Amino acid sequence: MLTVHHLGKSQSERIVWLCEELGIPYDLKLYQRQPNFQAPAEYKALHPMGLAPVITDNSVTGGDLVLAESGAVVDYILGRYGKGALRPGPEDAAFADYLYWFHFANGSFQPAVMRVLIARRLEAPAEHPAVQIGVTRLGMMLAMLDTRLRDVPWLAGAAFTAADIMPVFTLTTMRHYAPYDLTPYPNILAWLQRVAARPAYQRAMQKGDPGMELLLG
Ligand SMILES: N[C@@H](CCC(=O)N[C@@H](CS)C(=O)NCC(=O)O)C(=O)O
Repeated sequence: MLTVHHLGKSQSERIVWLCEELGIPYDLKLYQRQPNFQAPAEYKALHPMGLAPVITDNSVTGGDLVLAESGAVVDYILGRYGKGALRPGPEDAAFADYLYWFHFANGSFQPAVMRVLIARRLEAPAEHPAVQIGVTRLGMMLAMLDTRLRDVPWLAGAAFTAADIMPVFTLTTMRHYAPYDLTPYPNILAWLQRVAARPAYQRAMQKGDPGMELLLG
């Protein structure tokens, strides 16, 4: 059985959502952050990185699998259980866009928001070049996302894919930690409403973070 170890208010919400979109059987284990926002010791013990997401899977031959890193976990679940759903293949016209937006999410976008969050926590002056670069890059990325979503309903094109699952955490739950304004980006906001209307997203958030305000606007 596949087990999703979900740390509250964390990037593992993607994995709960993915499993709900696929409609596959999985166990969900919930963990809460400590007062310092770190994962609890039992979560840290799951994997050497000790960061969410982590999945375990005892249905593989040759011993139990423990896997971390959002992109790897999403690819693993799609490859092993997805039966071709939620990701276009290399022959599909949407393939390159799918790859780009899937990897943009944690390769560029989430680190950009983290950079702004760290600068704020360190109370770095706004005119510090590192802060300015961070803020400028984040604005550039949001504008790029908004332009993309002006032209297509979903990031890979016409169809919802895992490339849509990857960046939503950074645009929603992450804003509990690093607030930023999405009102200048109407196409991102419209896409978040399409996300919010998905029953699988609603189920995932209800199961994983019941009671958490969903920052979809
Ligand atoms: N690139 C990693 C980032 C993992 C990560 O930073 N997870 C955070 C939650 S959003 C975490 O586990 N924080 C708890 C801690 O630092 O102890 C991934 O996507 O899996």
